[in-house]
Amino acid sequence: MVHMKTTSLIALAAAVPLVLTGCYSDSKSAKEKADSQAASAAQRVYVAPGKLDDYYAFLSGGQSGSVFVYGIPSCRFIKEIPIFEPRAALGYANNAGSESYKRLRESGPMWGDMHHPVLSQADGRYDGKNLWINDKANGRVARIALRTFETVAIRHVPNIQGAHGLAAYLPSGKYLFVNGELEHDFAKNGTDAADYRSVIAFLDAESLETKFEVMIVGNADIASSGKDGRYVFSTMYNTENAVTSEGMIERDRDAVAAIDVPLAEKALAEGRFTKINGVPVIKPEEVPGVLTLIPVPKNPHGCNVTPDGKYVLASGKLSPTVTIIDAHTLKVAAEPEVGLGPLHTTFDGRGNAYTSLFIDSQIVKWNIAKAIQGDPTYIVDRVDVHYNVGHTKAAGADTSYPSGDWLLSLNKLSKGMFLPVGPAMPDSQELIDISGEKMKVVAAFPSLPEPHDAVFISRQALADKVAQTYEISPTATKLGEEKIVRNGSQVDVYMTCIRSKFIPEQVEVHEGDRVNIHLTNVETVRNMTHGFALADHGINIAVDPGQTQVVPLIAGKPGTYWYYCTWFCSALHLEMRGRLLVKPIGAPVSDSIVLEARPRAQGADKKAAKTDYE
Ligand code: RUQ
Ligand code: CUA
Ligand code: CA
Repeated sequence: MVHMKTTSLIALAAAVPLVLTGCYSDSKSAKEKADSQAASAAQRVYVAPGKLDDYYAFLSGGQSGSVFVYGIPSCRFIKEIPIFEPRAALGYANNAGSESYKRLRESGPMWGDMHHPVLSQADGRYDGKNLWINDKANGRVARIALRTFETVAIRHVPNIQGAHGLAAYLPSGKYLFVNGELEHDFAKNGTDAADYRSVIAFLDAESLETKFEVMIVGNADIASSGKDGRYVFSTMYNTENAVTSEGMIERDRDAVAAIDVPLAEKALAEGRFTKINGVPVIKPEEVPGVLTLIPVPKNPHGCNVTPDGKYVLASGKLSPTVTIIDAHTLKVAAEPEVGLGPLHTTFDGRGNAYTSLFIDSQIVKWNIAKAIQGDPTYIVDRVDVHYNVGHTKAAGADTSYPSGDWLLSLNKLSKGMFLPVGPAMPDSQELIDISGEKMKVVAAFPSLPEPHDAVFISRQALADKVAQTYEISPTATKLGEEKIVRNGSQVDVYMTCIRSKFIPEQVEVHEGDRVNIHLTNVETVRNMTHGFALADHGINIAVDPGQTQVVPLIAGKPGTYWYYCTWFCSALHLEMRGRLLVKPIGAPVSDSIVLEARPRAQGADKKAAKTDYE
């Protein structure tokens, strides 16, 4: 007994400090745990200087008119690809004679509202060739060649207002299809709302020429393609064909539209269409089966086909559900509840879906098969994001082989996330590790407004595809072949540039001459860009290695105007400059290309020409 008592006393005595240290070590371990979590998150996204990211993420620039390229997982901003807006920093569309300016100007306004970047695919994988994007406001689509990361085509789509959802028709990829979100009377140019229609337009994926359109009553919102060449899908939130927001939420159910593409092509071949504004438009009442409307709850938004091509998922937006539709039978398979404000859904390739919840400010991970089987444990995980997520996209989620490692949450509001910069804050993206059962938010990064959507492509997929330099055009001016060609008041200057010289360094013209500077950058190494800015003539362009740019200008008042290189290219960058010498009309002008290092005054002796600096 005594023995036992002693033991319990000892135990009690030992327990007291234990309880105290217990408290202390609990708080210490909580802090340690947080620190180690932060450290492991930081490690996940750390890419050492000189090392490359695993993915390129292309973020739609929204109102900014550009696509932003970020490295993932580091979240480093790497490049801006200007598309619908001039960008002087990159010499894009800021000079009236440039190809980029003409292409943009001819297609519509010099700004855009971009939403959905789409990557080209072959055999169910990204092939690293093209990136497309829509301009919702001006009914346009653009193509960027990933070889050069440059906009190579912009086309206006006839009969469309609010060119919104955009996707490639799979598996062939021969079309790109774009959804008309805003209904209007394009057949009669009228204003009677009863005649309002929208179209889903099918464009040639390379030229972006509109091949045909399918007319719909109501609108077409987000787009996604089946994987077997039969149907393409679109969510419709205004099946009411209403013109007020109250009217657009009248019905309890709207629809997912399924278009049978081979049937549409058949109708086209048989002439069953009406030409409207030069485009064959197929009316579903004349081609039964070309359009099927699948009822889904009120005002759906996201439309996403699963990687295996079996289902198309419509995210409920006003309904807390995602509707799972069989992509072949077009029957609804299940309608699981996922949370408030489901907008878009993406995939990890392991049978899980990730849906953005705008109202809950969460990403919810759920299992598709379990939801279809009615297994109540289909919700796997939820994670908070900051705040009000719109799109979410996992790496490779649009292909047949998602990578299942990273997911981006593209959030609308970033209050409190970054240094305050006035009433308007940057937009915010969060990077989430989805490689495990539980999601982990590991990084947040700001951007200009407003990335709606993003796509990732792996570094390997582009590794041997990105050009080192532009291919020199056969008509480009070669080093030593520079010349000035005059034809009355038209002057064409064939100029080269290379570190650290423009040749010629002097061009003589007359006041009012129409001058074209054809400038070729004859550098043969990557990254050796030169600029060409001309004082008082509104000219500033960039010429990348191997590229030729044409700069048209009207020579101003008589005088000396320097042109100079705007890209810091060498130790002699500041010396890389030349003169446009504008002479009065009728004065003699020289076509000489090679100049003396220092022209001396006629008849002056060496002594007289000396300066204080010699
Ligand atoms: S839309 S979230 Cu084009 Cu979803 Cu923006
Ligand atoms: Cu060329 Cu600076
Ligand atoms: Ca509706």
